[in-house]
Amino acid sequence: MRTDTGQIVHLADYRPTDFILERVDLTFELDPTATRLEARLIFHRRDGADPKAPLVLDGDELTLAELRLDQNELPAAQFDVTPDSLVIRDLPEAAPFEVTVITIINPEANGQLMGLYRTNGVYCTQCEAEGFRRITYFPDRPDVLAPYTVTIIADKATNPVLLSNGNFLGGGNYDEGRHFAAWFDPFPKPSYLFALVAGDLGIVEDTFTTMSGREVALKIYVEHGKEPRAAYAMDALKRSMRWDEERFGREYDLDIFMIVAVSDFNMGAMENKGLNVFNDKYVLADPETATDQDYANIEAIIAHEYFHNWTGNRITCRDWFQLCLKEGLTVYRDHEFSADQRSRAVKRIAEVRHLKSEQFPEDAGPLAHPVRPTTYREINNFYTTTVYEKGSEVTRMIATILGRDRFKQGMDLYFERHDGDAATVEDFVACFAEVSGRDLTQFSRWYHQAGTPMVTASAEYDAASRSFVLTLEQNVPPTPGQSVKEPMHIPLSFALILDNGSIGEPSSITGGEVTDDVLHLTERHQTFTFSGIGARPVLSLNRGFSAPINLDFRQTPADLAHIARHDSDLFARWQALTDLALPNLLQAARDARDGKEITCDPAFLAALLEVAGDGNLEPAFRAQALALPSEADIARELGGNNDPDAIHAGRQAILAHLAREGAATFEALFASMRTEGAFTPDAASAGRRALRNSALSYLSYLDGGVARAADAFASADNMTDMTQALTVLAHRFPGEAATANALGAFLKRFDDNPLVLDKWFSIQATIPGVATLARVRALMEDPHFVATNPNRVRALIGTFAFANPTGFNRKDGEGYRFLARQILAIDPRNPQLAARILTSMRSWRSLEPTRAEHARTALGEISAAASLSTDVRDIVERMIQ
Ligand code: 0A1
Ligand code: ZN
Repeated sequence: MRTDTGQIVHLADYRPTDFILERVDLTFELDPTATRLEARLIFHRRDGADPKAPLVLDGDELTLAELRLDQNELPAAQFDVTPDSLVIRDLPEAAPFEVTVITIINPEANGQLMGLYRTNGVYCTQCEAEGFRRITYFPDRPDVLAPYTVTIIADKATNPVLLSNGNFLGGGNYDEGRHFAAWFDPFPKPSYLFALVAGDLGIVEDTFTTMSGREVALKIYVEHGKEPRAAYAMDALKRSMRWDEERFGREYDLDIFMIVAVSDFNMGAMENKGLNVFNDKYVLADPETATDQDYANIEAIIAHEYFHNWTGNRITCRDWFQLCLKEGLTVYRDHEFSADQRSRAVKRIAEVRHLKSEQFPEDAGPLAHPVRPTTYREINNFYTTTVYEKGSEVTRMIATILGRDRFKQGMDLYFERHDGDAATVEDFVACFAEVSGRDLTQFSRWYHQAGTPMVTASAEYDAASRSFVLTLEQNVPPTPGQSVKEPMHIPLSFALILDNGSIGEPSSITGGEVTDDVLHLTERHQTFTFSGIGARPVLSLNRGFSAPINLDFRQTPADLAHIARHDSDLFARWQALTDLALPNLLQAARDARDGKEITCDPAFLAALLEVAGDGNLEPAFRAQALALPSEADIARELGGNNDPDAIHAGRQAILAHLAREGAATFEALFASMRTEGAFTPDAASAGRRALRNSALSYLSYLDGGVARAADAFASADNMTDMTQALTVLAHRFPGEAATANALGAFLKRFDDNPLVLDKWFSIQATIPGVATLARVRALMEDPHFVATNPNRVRALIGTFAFANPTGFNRKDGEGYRFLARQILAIDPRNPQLAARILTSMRSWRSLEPTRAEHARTALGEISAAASLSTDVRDIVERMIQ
């Protein structure tokens, strides 16, 4: 583990390198504990660079075996080496030179899963962001691009498959039962996109013919026996390739595209050029073992990594501060892809739910940072929902402000102008400014100012002047390091909904820029006047979540119900239902805290049940409406002094009200939404299952709930239904024999399938209440718990901390103490994993004082540890600052 050096990297310090890297030639001789790598790097000094400047190469826990310059051993006086850097002096002023670096690596001992490591007997690499420096000394930064030739030599019997980036050059037998393969990637790339995989893997093959008629070989590598479970991923890949051609005009460029699924991986997947490496959770699926959510995730992540080929690989980032340039844009592209494959409105609802539950708390807490930060201590900690999801929202706003055609022109210009570049956010924005003639300076604050803007709206209709007046005020809250904020350019999609449900067309709108159905809020205070409106309309604002803001608009329940009934934007209908639900849930939390009886507005119940039973609405949408705001959503709305037990109790009481009121509707849905015939993972079938399972969950509040859930579990013929029924049993009836039986049966049936076992752990980790901590502790002793497998650790410990508000936030602080110990135990082995799980405590300051004090003590315990990784040190210190 690299321990903290306290060094902070500043964007303002960015300088290009003194040397240009022309070519990289790597020869790996693979060995589980002593892999030998000979790296030949050809450099020349950059024009205008200091003729005396030394060559400085990065390393991380490296051992140098040999060093040569132009094939001659380098005298010791000419270089300085430590595990973290190699500095070579007295290099030629202008002529190219070749540096040969030989390092010995121990993949077996690499628990960090960064650099070259072994997982289930398979050699695998992860180099983003700074993993390549764990393989060899190298200018390990994204603005150093070169073509790579890679030769892999390995034992043939145990490693029949030898893969790297680019096109296959050739291979053959070597000595002593070894063989080799050589790969050449002609597209200059930064080191973070390097990949190597070797082992004994099964393969699924297909081909894709690109829009210009080239045939590309597609190969997905998985553990032997799991090949049939890669079929859906292959299908998603082909759909992604076609979509990128049709929507963005982007064609694949190599002769071969490969995906490898591995079971030990820190993140979701990695877009290495031509050789994506995936957490197998996002590749493997079949009806028996994968839920609808798993299928949707696979589709989205396969697309995401594939889309990086253009947004990330062909055009990469100049430095890591520009991470959102590839991530925000690529998330936007995968969101659009999924929206086109499925229901756009339902997809948008899911995106916004995720944004609000993950990114908004980050933006409101101690870890808040701009989409394009200006400093970091550990770049691994900036793979955040702010960079990814808010980054995507910022791209979406550019599309909203410019309109679809101009946005497309801007993207075309970006691809044309920057292909082969290591670019910046400014380069990206300039393309849109240029094609549209717009000044995007103010808009760019979205990249630079952290915090979720709060927009306060009030509206008044004046019958005499037939005008509707909307007053808006915006305020971006202070965030760490940024106390004063400037007004943002906020695009607000709107509709004026008339009494009969139709959309009103004002004769004019004054007070600011309006394009199509978008109001451009650019001032701190701004008043828009809509003229020629014959009767009081209901304003639907921020439709489609056109801007990632908090909106404080006190609309009456009647107005919200009107939007929920009539808006042509389904997202806005869902938003209105949420806005109707929230005051009920907030009041319920307060009443639960004060020991008062919990009531619920009948108008809200009626509006929700009307949607639930409306056969004209797609089932997936109805399921989204029935999934009320989560406990985390309620906590966020309450804003401070939060008591998770009261929030939980209040929400449960509202659910029970709804269940009683809607019993007939839920009975009918449970019966009618059954999917007949063989399982298919398509969006329509998934929507029916979602609605039926939602009904099952409500029915659990009524008499006979246990038996019904137990029946549903026993008769489930797919993983979605099975896990939903198991969740109802475990969460609603944790002490019942039926629950223990179902958990036992599930374990027995799937105990050879790690991805399904993860579900078994997660369902139990999220059982509400104080008793779950003991269960989590016991599960850590279960022989199925594998402490070295990130998926398993996330499934149990991560899920407990992130997704069990009452279990984790115990009033006695035991949950936080438990987490602190776990973080300290995980950190020496896998700092990235430890740091990420620790971010589950990011909202600790909004807890009521007793819990907050316990949380502070637990964080203090972590920060006082003698030795911490940079990853965990960075997070814990920002959290307690
Ligand atoms: N670029 C990848 C995410 C990723 C980042 C860091 C990693 O290191 C362990 C791995 C993957 C993506 O956006 O998919
Ligand atoms: Zn990405």
